[in-house]
Amino acid sequence: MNRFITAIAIVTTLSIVQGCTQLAQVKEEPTMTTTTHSNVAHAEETNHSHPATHTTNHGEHGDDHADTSTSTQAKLTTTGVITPNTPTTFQIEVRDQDGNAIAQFDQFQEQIMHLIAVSDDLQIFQHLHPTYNGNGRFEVETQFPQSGNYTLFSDYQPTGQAEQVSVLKTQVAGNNLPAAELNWSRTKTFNETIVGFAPNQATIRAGQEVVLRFNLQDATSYQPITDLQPYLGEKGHLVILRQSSELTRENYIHAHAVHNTPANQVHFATRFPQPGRYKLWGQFNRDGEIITADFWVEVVP
Ligand SMILES: [Cu+2]
Repeated sequence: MNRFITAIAIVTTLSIVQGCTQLAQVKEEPTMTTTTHSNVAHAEETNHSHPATHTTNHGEHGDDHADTSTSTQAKLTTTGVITPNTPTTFQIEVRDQDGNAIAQFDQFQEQIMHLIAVSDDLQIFQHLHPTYNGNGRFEVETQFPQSGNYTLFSDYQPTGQAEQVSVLKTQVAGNNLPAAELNWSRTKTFNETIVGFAPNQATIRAGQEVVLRFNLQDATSYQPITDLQPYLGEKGHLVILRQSSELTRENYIHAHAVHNTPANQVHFATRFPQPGRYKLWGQFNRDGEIITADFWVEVVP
């Protein structure tokens, strides 16, 4: 039972806007546009394995690593067949384009790697922080509650380089489940917290700046919560994925919280690159308890 399965290497090349402050302010939207679109282009390009052809356009003379674009590759390895509700160890190995291990990483948002794991139907979401074992090797243990295909977005920053996102695939054995019905409601309760979700526009159009507002109330008192704490250095985190038969890097958005909002509200400024259905997971820290609040939005052309 020691055979290795599910080893998929995907080259990524992109530069994500590094500072939360850059994404956090609506007025800086030109930055966001550029970033989003260049990410898409790079993801497509690298998926066709021409990793070396497009690394020179960004910031090669600059000292600002946020603008530097480089390629890395990540490989995911697991041992044995993964079954539902069974703890499994995932190993992720990060290498450079020549296949050499990348050893040095910088922390960002308080971690050395952020790993977002979702089922391809977007019903399951996990935000994990793998342990770094040195020499480019990361490890994390998790379990998934249902069978199906899963996609893992591995977010890390080699020292002196731009933030990278590698897309990894895995599979949990078992029978296919019927498609879950999508829940479009705008107010949901997560344990002790009622979360209201309100975009600042009734109709969200692809390519347009939008502010996604989360309003948090205590489920017992119905009062605005007063115990919101920073989570990974920010007021909240928002991961967005576009529903797609094959999840890719271009379906993935990580938005940063806007500063200076009311104590019980977390706002995110972002932009949806394409029309479609998107799922959002807002994550907030209520005095040590992390709330993950998920909503669907439809984005029109
Ligand atoms: Cu994280």
